[in-house]
Amino acid sequence: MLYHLLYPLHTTFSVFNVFRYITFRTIYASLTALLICWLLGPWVIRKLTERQIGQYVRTDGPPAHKTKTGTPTMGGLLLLFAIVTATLLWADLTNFFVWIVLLMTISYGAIGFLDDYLMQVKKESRGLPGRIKIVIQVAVGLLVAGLLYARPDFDTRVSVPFLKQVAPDLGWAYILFATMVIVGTANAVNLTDGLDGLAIGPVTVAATTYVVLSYVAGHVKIADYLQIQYVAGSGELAVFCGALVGAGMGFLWYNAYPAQIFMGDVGSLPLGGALGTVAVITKHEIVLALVGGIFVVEALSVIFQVGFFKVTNGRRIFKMAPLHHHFELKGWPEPKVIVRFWIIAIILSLLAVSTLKLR
Ligand code: 57M
Repeated sequence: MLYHLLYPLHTTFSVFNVFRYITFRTIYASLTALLICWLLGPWVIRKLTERQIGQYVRTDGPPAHKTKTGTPTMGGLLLLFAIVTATLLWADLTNFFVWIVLLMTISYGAIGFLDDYLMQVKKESRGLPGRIKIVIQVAVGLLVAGLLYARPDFDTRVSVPFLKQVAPDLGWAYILFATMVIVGTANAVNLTDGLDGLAIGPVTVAATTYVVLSYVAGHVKIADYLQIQYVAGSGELAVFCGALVGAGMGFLWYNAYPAQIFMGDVGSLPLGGALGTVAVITKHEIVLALVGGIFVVEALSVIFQVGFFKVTNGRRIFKMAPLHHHFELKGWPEPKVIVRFWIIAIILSLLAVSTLKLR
C-alpha cells in the first residue's frame, strides 16, 4: 500500500523514489513483521493464557515434554497477522503472485486454526480428522496451482538444480506436481514443529533463501546471466519472503527454548504452504527439497519408521520419529538438537544458493 501511496510522490519528493526498489521494500517488510511480533508477542501470550489455550501434550511423547503442558499455543495467529500486514503495507498490490501467496497463507492458516481450535479450545484431542485436513489442503493446492497454470505466460517446465539443460515440461501435470510440493512442504513443516524453535528457525532460513531466489528469478538481466528461468513479476515475492523472515525472527524471540508460546497448526501449515507456493512460482521447486532439507528428512523419518514398523510387525528404525525425538531419546538436550538442526538448515541454504552458479 505504501508503494502505491508514496512512490507517485517521488516527482515532488525525490526521497520517495526509494519505494520503487524491491530490496528497500523487502528490508522494511521484514522489519515491520519483526516489530509486530516483538511488540504484540507478550500481549498474545497473555491473551492465550487467559483463554487457557494451552498445549495438550500427548502422554506417549518423550518424557521431557510433560513440562510443556499448558504452554500457550496457536501463536501462529500472530505470525499470520505480522506476515499479512507487512506484505500489504510494503508489496506492490497489483502483483498477481503476491495475492496468490496471500491466498495460500490465509487458506492454510484457516485449516490449521480449525484443527487447533477443535483440539485446544473444544478439547477434542484429535482435532480435525487427518483425512479431512489433507483433502482441504489438496483442494486449496489444486486451486492455487490451477490459477498459476491458467496464466498465459506460466512455464510448466521443472528446473533441475545443477543441470542447466534439463527442464522437463510437465504440461497440465504440473498442476499435480505443484500441489504435491505445496501440500508436502506444509505437512513436513508441521511434523518438524515438535521442539522449541525447531520449525521456525529453518523456516526463517528458507524464507531468507527465497528472498534471494525470488529476486533473481524476477530480474531479467540476473536471470539471464545465471541462466535460470526468468519469471516476470516474481521478484515481488522477495517482499513477502522478507515479511516471513521478520515474522519468523520475531516469533522465535518467544518460541526459543524454553518456549513461551507454540505456533500451532495455524502457524506451521501456512508457513510450509507459503514456502511451497513461492518455490513453485519462482521455478525453484526441486531446490526447495535442499533448502528445506530439514523438513524433508523429518518427514522421511516418519515414513520410514511407519513403513518399517508395519513390514517388521513392530520393529523401529529410530527410537521415535520424527527424527528430532530420536536424538532427544538418545540423550541430546533439547537445545542441542534444535541448534544443530538450525546449523544444518543454514548449510543446506548455502548449498541451495550455490546451485545458482553451479549449472
Ligand atoms: C505435529 N506436533 C507436535 C504445537 C506445534 C504420524 C506421526 C508422526 C504424527 C506426529 C504428530 O502428531 N505430528 C503433529 C507435531 C506438538 O506440537 C504442537 O503441534 C504444533 C505443530 N503442528 O506448534 O502446538 C508437540 O511438540 C512439542 N513442541 C515443542 N516446542 C514447540 O515449539 O516442544 C512443539 C512446538 C507439543 C510439544 O510437546 O505438544 C508433536 O510432537 O505432536 N506424531 C508425532 O510426532 C509423535 N511421533 C510418533 O508417534 N512416532 C511413532 C510413529 C507414528 C512414527 C513412532 O516413532 O513409532 C511424537 N509426538 C507426540 N507424541 N506428541 C511422539 C509422541
